[in-house]
Amino acid sequence: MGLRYLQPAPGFKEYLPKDYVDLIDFGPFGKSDQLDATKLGQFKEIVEEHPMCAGCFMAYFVRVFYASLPNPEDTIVLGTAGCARLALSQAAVPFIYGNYGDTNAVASGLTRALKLRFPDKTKDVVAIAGDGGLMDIGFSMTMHSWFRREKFTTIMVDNEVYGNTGGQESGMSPKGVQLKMAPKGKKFDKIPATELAKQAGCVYVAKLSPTNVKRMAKVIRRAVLAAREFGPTFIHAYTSCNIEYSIPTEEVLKDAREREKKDFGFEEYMTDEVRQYLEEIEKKEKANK
Ligand SMILES: Cc1ncc(C[n+]2csc(CCOP(=O)(O)OP(=O)(O)O)c2C)c(N)n1
Ligand code: SF4
Repeated sequence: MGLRYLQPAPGFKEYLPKDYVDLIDFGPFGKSDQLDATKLGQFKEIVEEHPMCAGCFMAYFVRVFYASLPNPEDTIVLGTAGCARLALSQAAVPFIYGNYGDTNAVASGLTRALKLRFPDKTKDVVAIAGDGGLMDIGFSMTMHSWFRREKFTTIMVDNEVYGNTGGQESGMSPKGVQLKMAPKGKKFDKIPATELAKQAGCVYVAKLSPTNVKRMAKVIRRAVLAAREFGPTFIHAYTSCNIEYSIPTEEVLKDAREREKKDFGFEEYMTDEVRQYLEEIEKKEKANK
């Protein structure tokens, strides 16, 4: 995409659907420095309608994700089978559906192709998929994109289950948990995804539970900015599944806080050069506000 591509030709605006015009006038394209995730509800969002379950925290995470992008007008999102793509594919940012397990291979090719096609422009690529898509069936694609130091961001929306297919255990389900299609209880620990990411060469790695919108926004932005310049970045986000874990909608936030105390305490790792780079950018942004 690009800002010029989004802008209606002169005289054409009055014939466009209101939703599109509102997105241009009141959305975050070209204004992501002013309209961020902490202002959700006060601007036209990139994703507004989706068929995910009511109260699903993964759907909330997807909203925050789009509202936190540093360059939404020049971003392409990669997804795959799984719950998140139900919302990702409804957004006003280009979305590519990789075969289940292939997201990070497709994202690698796309990132390289964009660099060749648009050498003077900033284009961001973000792969978002579930725990099954990235740490089980897509494990080798995920790991090899990191070993190859591909410059894009990977976000794992970890609901600790295969939600979209009715409740099978994943490598990220906690030990002992019983699920609809794993009634005997899981025998193994969660895969240490953030540790693997660090060992495999990710230059920025964060783990979080979605309890603090300001922090989520900062982490997403940092991961995208660092991937542009230095190499692969990874966010491991807890995004609960109300349905498979029987969490009543009104207790979703309470659950996120409880999981934060156990397996999802906030972690942030970055290389020294990434830290220096981000500190400089953030200092300039602060001075401009
Ligand atoms: C190659 C392939 N294998 C299996 C499937 C079936 N499938 C669709 S979604 C899914 C599980 C999704 O679980 P996860 O990736 O954890 O995402 P969630 O739905 O929990 O968000 C599976 C196995 C598929 N679509 N393609
Ligand atoms: S099945 Fe679970 S993760 Fe999927 S949309 Fe519903 S609540 Fe969300």
